Amino acid sequence: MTDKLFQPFVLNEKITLNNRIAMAPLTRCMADDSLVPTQQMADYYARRADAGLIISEAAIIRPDGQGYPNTPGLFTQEQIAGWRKVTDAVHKNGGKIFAQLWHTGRVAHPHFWKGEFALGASAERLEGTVPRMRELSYVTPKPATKQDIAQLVKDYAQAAENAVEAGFDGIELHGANGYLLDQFMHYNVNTREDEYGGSAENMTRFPLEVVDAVADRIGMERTALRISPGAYFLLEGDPRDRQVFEYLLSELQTRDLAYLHIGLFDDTMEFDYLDGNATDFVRRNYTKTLMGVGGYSAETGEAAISNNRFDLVAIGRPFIANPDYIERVKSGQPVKAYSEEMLAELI
Ligand code: FNR
Ligand code: 8K6
Repeated sequence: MTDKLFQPFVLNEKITLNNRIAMAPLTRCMADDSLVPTQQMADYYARRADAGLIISEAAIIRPDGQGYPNTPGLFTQEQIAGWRKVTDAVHKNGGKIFAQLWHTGRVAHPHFWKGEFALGASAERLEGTVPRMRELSYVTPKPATKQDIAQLVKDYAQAAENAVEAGFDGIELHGANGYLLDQFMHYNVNTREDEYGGSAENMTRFPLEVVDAVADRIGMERTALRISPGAYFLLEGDPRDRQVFEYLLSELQTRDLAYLHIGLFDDTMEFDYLDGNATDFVRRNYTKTLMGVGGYSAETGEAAISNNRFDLVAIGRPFIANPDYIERVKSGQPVKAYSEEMLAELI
């Protein structure tokens, strides 16, 4: 395997990665019933510490952000202590780890926190049921009031501070894949008529408020963001979304995020309203550090980096199947194929 991938990569003055391969954030639903990361999770992440950067599975910022069983949290002291075991184990093995901060918005289910409603951008219900829990149909969300939004911004900043207290090197805001922040940025599910809806500037207001509040708390150099300009999961695209993301990217261009990450399962997907794939759309509108993802191998990731499509590559499913992924690709050994049954266990 080639040199470029395995050279250190400087994110900024504070953070240098050992190589350009990141482990993508991968929800595993293995936290305990208080949403505390376990020793098994610490061992699982520690085995992968030779990735240039580990991005943790998404961690919810507060109880009403939960949309799936046993996803870890970052809002109690017990959860912070659980994550401390994870970050210590990764650091001991020479790695770096960011926490992905998550609120699922309308994809949350009140069943999980014994609440009455889920919050969303607008009262647009998601069809269907919670995975693995067919009895739980999604509910029509309560549109977040301005007061709710102000509280959410504070809660994201607090979760970021908790992440630093837990020993994370930084955080990645989950602004992708149809969850809360993304719900504000797509016309399909944001039908608001106040200053958080109806125009590119308004629809990006809440996500940018969150970026800035988190950066104020822990530093822009420790703050990253994941976005999905092309809608492909849990909501639908609208041609007008393009302007929203052009505006978002112009705003992000004026900030110095640690990196920007694209939320995708398959980077060959084309979106009419982006004139092609999401990665090239972002690259045309944003010149700072970009992480690509979606169906890559080390070889194809390296080629994309050489072609300047992005700077870092995130690898997801192959990391579930291969704890020793980095060693395998470095030494040219075959990589085990991923299959869904592997989700049952943390190897
Ligand atoms: C994911 N993905 C994901 N994305 C994210 O932003 N937060 C998350 O918690 C998860 N969880 C998750 C769980 C599982 C089981 C899968 C398969 C995927 C998406 C993931 O980060 C990545 O974008 C995709 O898996 C595509 O990359 P690969 O797998 O083709 O390398
Ligand atoms: C209990 C399951 C928890 C899963 C949570 C988070 C997201 C995981 C995604 C799993 C794979 C779904 C693939 C959907 C891709 C759509 C592409 C069109």
